[in-house]
Amino acid sequence: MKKLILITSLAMMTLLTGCAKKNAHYYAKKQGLDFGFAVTSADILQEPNMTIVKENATMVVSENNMKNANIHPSKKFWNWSDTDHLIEFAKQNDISVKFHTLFWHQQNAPFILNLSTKEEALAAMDEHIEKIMSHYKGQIKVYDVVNEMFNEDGSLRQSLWYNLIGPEYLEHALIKARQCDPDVKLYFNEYNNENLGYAKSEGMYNLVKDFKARGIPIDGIGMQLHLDGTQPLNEDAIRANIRRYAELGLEVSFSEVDVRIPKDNPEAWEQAQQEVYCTLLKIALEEPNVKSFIMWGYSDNGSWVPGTFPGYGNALPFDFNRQPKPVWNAMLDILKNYKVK
Ligand code: 9MR
Repeated sequence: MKKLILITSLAMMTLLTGCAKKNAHYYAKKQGLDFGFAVTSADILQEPNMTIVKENATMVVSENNMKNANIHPSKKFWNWSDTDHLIEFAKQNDISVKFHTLFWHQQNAPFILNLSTKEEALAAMDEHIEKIMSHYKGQIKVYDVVNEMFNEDGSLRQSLWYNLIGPEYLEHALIKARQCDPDVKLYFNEYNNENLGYAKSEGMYNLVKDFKARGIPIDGIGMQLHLDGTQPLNEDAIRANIRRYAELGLEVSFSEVDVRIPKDNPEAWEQAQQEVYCTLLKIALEEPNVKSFIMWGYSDNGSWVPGTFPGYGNALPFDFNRQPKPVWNAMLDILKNYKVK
């Protein structure tokens, strides 16, 4: 009997300490910053992934499942199940969802690649927006309406949408999206657009400034921030860029953060990497129009980085075995203790 009481009270204590456990989810909510990761289907189905996401994210995005080729792989077939599962998981765990992405030049279904006229392209765009936004009405907080629409020199990328429709495909998508759901935030998302003065940053700023002046509905822009940890962050240039979006009344998302370092000698770069992560997090907490801080995954196990940047890796705050690194503890400490003036 005594043994039973002891076991029961131990179980109760574990339950209570478990409940009282304070983690990034708890502190990010307190700070009012949407914080989280890009996740895969496995992350919401298997441990320890699920627990890491539940305990630490207040916002998730799907790394691949919401992209055209996956959610609408053929003209007549919509593959809702992966995204439905993610949204259900998010709901159960008090996590909001960012949709990535309605339109992009990559990961398009064959029937999209075969579109050949402007009319067909506009009809395909409209159908994509209508179907997705009605299916997920009330369940998505932010949409990446268009992803990566610029070249490095700040000119518009010749994507299939641009080639068939012309530059007006961008405003067409926003207007249609706003008609379909007035309650979500509509973003454009891009990489290498964080530093004031860089051609691509200027391209993005000038585009959305013109949209605001003409009443085209846009609520924010994403700065992906796939960064090289061996390069120092230009904090002033990033803050100045964020502030001019604030002046336009636009939000900013740090939307795909990862900080890669050389794989052959990571120890030599870990401090520099931590500096980059922590500075970015402080900027996100301090600049009122930065609404989210999302990392492109959480563990080095599964990161896209080594496959794309040979010799680089270790870009995320949990190691290959999904154990938190010192950089994660430093970020947690900021989320916990950092007081925004
Ligand atoms: O991480 C994604 C990877 O698994 C896919 O193979 C790849 C397809 O091109 O897309 C990656 O995610 C990208 C994101 O959608 C847009 N910004 C750059 C990301 C890394 O390539």
